[in-house]
Amino acid sequence: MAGIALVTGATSGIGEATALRLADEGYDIIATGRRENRLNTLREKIETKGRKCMVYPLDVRVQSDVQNFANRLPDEWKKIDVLVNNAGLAAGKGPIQEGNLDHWERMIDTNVKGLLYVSKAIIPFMTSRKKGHIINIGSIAGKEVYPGGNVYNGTKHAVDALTRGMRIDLIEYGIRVSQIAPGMVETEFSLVRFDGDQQKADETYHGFDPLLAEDIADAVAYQVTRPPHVNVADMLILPTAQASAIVVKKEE
Ligand code: NDP
Ligand code: 8X3
Repeated sequence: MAGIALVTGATSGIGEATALRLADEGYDIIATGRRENRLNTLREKIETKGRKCMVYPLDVRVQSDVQNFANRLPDEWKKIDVLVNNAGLAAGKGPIQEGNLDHWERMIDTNVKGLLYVSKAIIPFMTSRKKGHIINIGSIAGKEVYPGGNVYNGTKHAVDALTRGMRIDLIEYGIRVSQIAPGMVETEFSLVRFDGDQQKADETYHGFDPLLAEDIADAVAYQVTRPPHVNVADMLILPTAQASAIVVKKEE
């Protein structure tokens, strides 16, 4: 058996595709996210693949809930080999002087503090076994900044720095720490960012071929299937039509 993989934000997009792909790679899956009905549908799909799946509704922003989740995992599920810190979002896009405090707090609480809460709760299961692989889903927004991206950019730069810091601190335990930094992936990301405005979300991906969630799941699968002495530390993955955060070749 490949082992056990925990994926946060598995109810949609990259997280859902990653959970399904890691099941194909032979992992049993712990899937979390806030939307319980979607988690149950995902569990059925994973069990159809012949893998075990445990689902746990979880808001990564609530530290006590995250710690309780980790504490309550049955012993056999605590042997987590792969943690994919994927749960995240952008809320809004616009000049900082017009920024919305609720948006800022949601992004910082989820993308930075949530990632830390989950890592803090799960890392002890890895250090005790001197084994594990943590994959943080960053972004091109963590490598570059773009107009109106300010706080989201800041959170993803934090993910980039935290990934490098975790890799240094966990080296003595033989734990691999990697980042995947995608460019534009067509998921529910823009629908969330633009507060449910489907037209604005569709416009984001109009006129070019964006990445699919499965493309990022494929990169996760690549990272976890390397031999134990290989750590693919960082992967920046763009659609062919995207050259930088702001240079995207769109057809009319
Ligand atoms: P989706 O909106 O499709 O998925 C986001 C996932 O995060 C959902 O499963 C959602 O679950 C979960 N999530 C959000 N907030 C919380 C929370 N407070 N607690 C637990 N889970 C939460 O977007 P993507 O799949 O595109 O996004 C996944 C990651 O990829 C994010 O970190 C994003 O920043 C990153 N990314 C996305 C890119 C893109 O272009 N799409 C590009 C680069 C990076 P639920 O709502 O059920 O809780
Ligand atoms: C999501 C990609 O370019 O919208 O992280 O920031 S972008």
